[in-house]
Amino acid sequence: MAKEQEMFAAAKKAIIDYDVVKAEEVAKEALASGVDPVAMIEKGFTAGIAEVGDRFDSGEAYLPELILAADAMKAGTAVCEAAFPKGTIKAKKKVVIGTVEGDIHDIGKSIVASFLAANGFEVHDIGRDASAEKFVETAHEVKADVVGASALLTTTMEQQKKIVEALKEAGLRDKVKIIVGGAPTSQEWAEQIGADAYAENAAEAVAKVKQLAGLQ
Ligand code: B1M
Repeated sequence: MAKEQEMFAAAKKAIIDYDVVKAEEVAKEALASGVDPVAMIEKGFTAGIAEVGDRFDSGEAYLPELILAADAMKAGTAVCEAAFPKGTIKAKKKVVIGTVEGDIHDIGKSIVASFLAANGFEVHDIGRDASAEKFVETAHEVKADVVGASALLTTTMEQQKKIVEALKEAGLRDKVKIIVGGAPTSQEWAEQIGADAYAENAAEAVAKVKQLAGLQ
């Protein structure tokens, strides 16, 4: 327990120090000590990036620092993601996931994508700054069961609504379920735009996608 807390604190510090090498080292050390990779991301690295985000918000940190912190975050989470426990269910259901147009925040989306893949879903990650057309095209092409759209900015969350509408226009709305997520979004927002679900974090996203895909 003490080791776990020590690792969480070290992970948080690596992000606050913008230290890519340390973030990787801490992640490896934590995994070798038996610390849960999911907990490392949520209680360690995410706590660090949230702190940097607060500093940015209050004018104590600037964009270059945010970029450096994001690099350290990606390095640490990549090590943890590779060690995610593999789910026993081979879902064989297809999920198209991306960050909406105009938005380049992809750390949370990528964690959600890794969680889904670890739980047996076939995940088609269309990356960040992805247009509504790209979501529709890919959903059509791969015959997706679920489409997931991430948005981190109040200015880009509108794009999630555009995706719902574009899927309707393409005649796919009754074939795919839609889940949205990202800090400014909510259950209320999901209902307002006609999406089927909202998830606050990656674990909840897996549970909701399982429900949407008829697996629970
Ligand atoms: Co930006 N940024 N950023 N940023 N950034 C925020 C979001 C902000 C809240 C910071 C702040 O002011 N405190 C603020 C948004 C304000 C607002 O709109 N309300 C902000 C801003 C303003 C900006 C810029 C406009 C800054 C500028 O240029 N002046 C700019 C926008 C660029 C653009 O997108 N067009 C910008 C740029 C950047 C960087 C490039 C430097 C970098 C992103 C790098 C990258 O992602 N590759 C960055 C970062 C790192 C952040 C913060 C600090 C951290 C985001 C993050 O990675 N969190 C963020 C502040 C914060 O969040 N506290 C901030 C960790 C991640 C694990 O959590 O993404 O929330 P999160 O994902 C979670 C859940 O939300 C959920 O599960 C995930 C895992 O638990 N989830 C889903 C996410 N997607 C989901 C999808 C689902 C389900 C669940 O289903 C499909």
